[in-house]
Amino acid sequence: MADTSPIDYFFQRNREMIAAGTRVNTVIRGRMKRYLDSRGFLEINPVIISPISDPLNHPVDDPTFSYYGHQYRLTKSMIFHKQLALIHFDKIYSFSPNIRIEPLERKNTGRHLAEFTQLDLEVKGKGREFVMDLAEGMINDSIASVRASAEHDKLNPHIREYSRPFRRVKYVDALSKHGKNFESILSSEANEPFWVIDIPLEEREFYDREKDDEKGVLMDMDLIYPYGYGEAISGGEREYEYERILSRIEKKGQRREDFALLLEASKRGIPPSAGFGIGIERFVRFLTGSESISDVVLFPKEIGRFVL
Ligand code: ASN
Repeated sequence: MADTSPIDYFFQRNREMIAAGTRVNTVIRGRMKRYLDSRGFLEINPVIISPISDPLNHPVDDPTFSYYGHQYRLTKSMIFHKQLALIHFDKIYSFSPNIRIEPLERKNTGRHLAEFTQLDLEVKGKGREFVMDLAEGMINDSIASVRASAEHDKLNPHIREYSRPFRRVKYVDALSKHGKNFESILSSEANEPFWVIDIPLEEREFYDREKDDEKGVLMDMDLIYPYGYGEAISGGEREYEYERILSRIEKKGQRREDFALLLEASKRGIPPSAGFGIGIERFVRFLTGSESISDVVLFPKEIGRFVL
């Protein structure tokens, strides 16, 4: 990509869209906080750097740096810190900045930024149903609040509160019916959000829990937006026992040394849990009906672009 000066780029941006995006962002963050606080959740501070982070299921650059002699990385998601936080608390969330230096192929998807915020939450002792229900309620509540706000005229006119429970599609069924590209096909056809559930083990990171009665299939889910906006949420129940985590790391061909601290913690006891993360900027893009996620973000870290 030709390098426009980051300053030229910044001054040329569409002020109206950025203003609308920023205001909608503020409304939904406030509302999601209220929604969770009133249900007994505790907001924890985001973790920005740590010796462990989410390995993700697709390759991203993962720069490390020396921090007082130890190797640290930037947070790609707070998954492990969410699980560890439950040693002290029952229900937690964080507005968590994530850095994912994505491959250049993702630069024109309209839904990837190298820096974004996810509202990442985790609940001790609960399963997938609990967090799916929570997510549906939170999404509808945010939509209601933004429609009632001063920003209502900036919204995609098709947006509304959706009837619950949202539709569920099993991963294998979607794949056999529509092929590998099922997510974008189904998202484009839909006029309501829907869940993709029971994702196969090889398609996800090692930390989502494998079903006891169906080997190779996970107790996890993605929420997909309608009108072609694609993935909104990913989450699931978690592996928390030492032997199971180790075997999943090995199955993935990952190095156990990279997760030594997680493994050590799991020997001491990590509680069972379920949770999910929702990308805030993607939610704003969906609500405002914007073509690209970067249109509604003040300082978008666009994939491959030299920016402020
Ligand atoms: N936040 C996601 C989850 O809770 C993980 C991710 O962002 N990769 O499952």
